[in-house]
Amino acid sequence: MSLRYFTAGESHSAFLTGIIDGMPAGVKVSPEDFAALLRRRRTGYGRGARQKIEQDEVRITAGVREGYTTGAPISLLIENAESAGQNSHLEAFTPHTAKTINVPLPGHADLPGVVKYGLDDCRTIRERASARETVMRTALSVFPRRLLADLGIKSLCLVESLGNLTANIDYTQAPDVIADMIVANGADFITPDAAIIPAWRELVDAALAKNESLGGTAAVMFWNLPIGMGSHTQYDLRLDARLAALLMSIPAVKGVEIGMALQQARGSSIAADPILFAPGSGWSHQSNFAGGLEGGMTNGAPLVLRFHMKPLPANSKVDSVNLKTGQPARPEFYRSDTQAVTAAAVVAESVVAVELTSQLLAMTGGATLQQIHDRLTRLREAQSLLPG
Ligand code: EPS
Repeated sequence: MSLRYFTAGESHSAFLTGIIDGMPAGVKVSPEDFAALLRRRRTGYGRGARQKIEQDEVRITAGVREGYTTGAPISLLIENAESAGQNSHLEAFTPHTAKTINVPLPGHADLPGVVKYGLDDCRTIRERASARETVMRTALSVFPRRLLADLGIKSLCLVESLGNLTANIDYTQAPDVIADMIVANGADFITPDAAIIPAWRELVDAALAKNESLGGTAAVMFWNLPIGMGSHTQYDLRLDARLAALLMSIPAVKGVEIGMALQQARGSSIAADPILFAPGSGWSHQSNFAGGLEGGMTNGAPLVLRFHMKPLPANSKVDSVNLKTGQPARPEFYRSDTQAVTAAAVVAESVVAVELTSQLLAMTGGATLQQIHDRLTRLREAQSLLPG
């Protein structure tokens, strides 16, 4: 696709590094864009001690001039404040001083990682498998997010459930209304349902007291998208497949759902969304069970994606084996977040924003934001008419 990006860095190395290539010129970004987004990812209620240490300050080292993208590859650096200087656990050449981790944590990348890479210290695996990596993916998304916003494409993310407590969310409301309700309820839980917040707070407090963690479900919505992003013509062009893979790439996400997939699987054909046409305003749907995707393409309705995240495994008190002795052992206590569903929701919105931007650039072409804007306007006009 049109945008390519990579991240490098470990949870306790000196820096996270990211490169995004393919952004058009003329997209305006500000330091506050990065600060606000990364603050949202960091500040959910039940995030761990680490989040109080990190400030996630972004340094742009290439591709932006006087606040505007230049069209060249963009590179970012974020220092791991906890690991600045001498405290780094992973130095390139000096022998490391951090204690080795000999007992793989069940539910984490430790065991498959050490076996695959022939290691006897789980730390090497755990440091890169850490969800700290998602800070950089979120930071890189600032550029695509700004481009989408400049083109009138909006988004939100929200938490639907934490543990066994589910928020009351009316998806028949306009997405803008849901977005306003989320903002009004603050950053602790990212939800439009104010009534659930005290109960979620208690649930998190109780889990923290027992050193346990909570899983949950979160959703991402994007709206004002043109019709026809993605394609039915080849399996790997199907946008639903691409987006599902991206959501699954977020650590601890174990399930993905598009629209009302579960409900549709259990229901009958009436779950399909009736098609409407109005001259001038174009195509729409009477309902949105499909979550805005049909045949691997956007259909003009709001995109609704949902993911299910397992409880973080850190202190799950599950049996394991010592790598050195082969004897049964329990993993050592490992500092963790009590819940990271809020953080994962922001990450999910970020990775989807990058993919949608990439799709949009593939549809419109264009080296500058202005060209893309003009081409999208013409595309939208054409899509409001009957085809042919
Ligand atoms: C993580 C464990 C915790 C989280 C971390 C991801 O970190 P630590 O082990 O340093 O306490 O806070 O997430 C972040 C650092 C972050 O910025 O999201 C893990 O094991 O994946």
